[in-house]
Amino acid sequence: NTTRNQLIELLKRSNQSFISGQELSENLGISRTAVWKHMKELEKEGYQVQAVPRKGYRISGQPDKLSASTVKWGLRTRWAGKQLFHYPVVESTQVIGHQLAQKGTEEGTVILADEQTAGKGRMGRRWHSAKTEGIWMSIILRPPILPHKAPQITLLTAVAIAEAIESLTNTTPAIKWPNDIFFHDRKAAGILTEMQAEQDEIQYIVLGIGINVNQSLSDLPEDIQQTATSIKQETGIEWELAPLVQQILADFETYYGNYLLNGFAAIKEKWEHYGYKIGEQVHVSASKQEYQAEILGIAEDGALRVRKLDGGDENLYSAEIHW
Ligand code: BTX
Repeated sequence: NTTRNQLIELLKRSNQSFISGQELSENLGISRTAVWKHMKELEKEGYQVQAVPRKGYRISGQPDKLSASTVKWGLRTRWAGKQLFHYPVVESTQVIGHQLAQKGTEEGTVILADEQTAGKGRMGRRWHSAKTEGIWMSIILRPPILPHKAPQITLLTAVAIAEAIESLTNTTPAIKWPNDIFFHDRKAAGILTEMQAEQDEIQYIVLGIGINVNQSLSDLPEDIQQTATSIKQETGIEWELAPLVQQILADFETYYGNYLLNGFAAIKEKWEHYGYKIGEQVHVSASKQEYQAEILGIAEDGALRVRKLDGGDENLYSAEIHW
């Protein structure tokens, strides 16, 4: 809804002061009655609208729930999330992402849901996506890179999420290779990168991000209560979802842009800054052998670099690591 987006943009810009119905109507190219109707709609969404005769309109409070409007309000990005779809309940935001991407939807389009009934993890696993307790989001990307470099997008996304969470909540997460966000040995977020590609060209990527925000332990299914956590469990307080989404999109846009311009080196360094168990020993089960190794960091292609106790270095792609 472009008129609504423009209206929010105008109200946001005038922020503390009133903006007249006349000015809004001229800027948006709609009648003053239509402006008034939009204001009523915003009120229904939970915004507090002040309407004062001869002064105009002002927004004095916004709802703390997720909607296209609350995410747009205060979004500081150039392209990420400029087009945004929000649903109360979907099977999976990934499914909608694929449908939109196949229709040619622009890069940076975001799909958000309050709840997913069939949230997807990697390799056919499930992602538990309870109602309004977390961020369930997909972003459509069209990176001009070779398909085999796509894992780098996953790694840079993990960095953006870690940094956004850290800057807003003051708690420092770890990135567990390849793409989990951890707090104290428990998973708080996951990333699912699904790609449609030809030999030497990516048509699109649907980048899925799932973050547990306000769940208590008892809100999580029993089978993950020992392994999962949420930002609320780490910080002891509830978090508004919209500012977190905004921060993640802003950090993501910065890292993605930087990566396309300057390559992976800066991302690698940041990733290792947050890397889980770097410098520590783990047990590795590779296809032909089992061994103890120290985690060194990541390689350009996204592999996990380890050093065996007998001195040899290995790049791991799919080995099982007993963290
Ligand atoms: P993954 O395969 O690394 O993790 C899935 C595993 O994590 C599950 O098998 C289960 O053990 C555990 N798990 C399931 N749900 C949760 C949860 N809420 N918190 C912690 N652990 C859990 C990670 O896959 C990728 C997840 C991406 C999810 C996003 S949400 C938006 C988008 N839409 C969609 O359907 N998937 C992505």
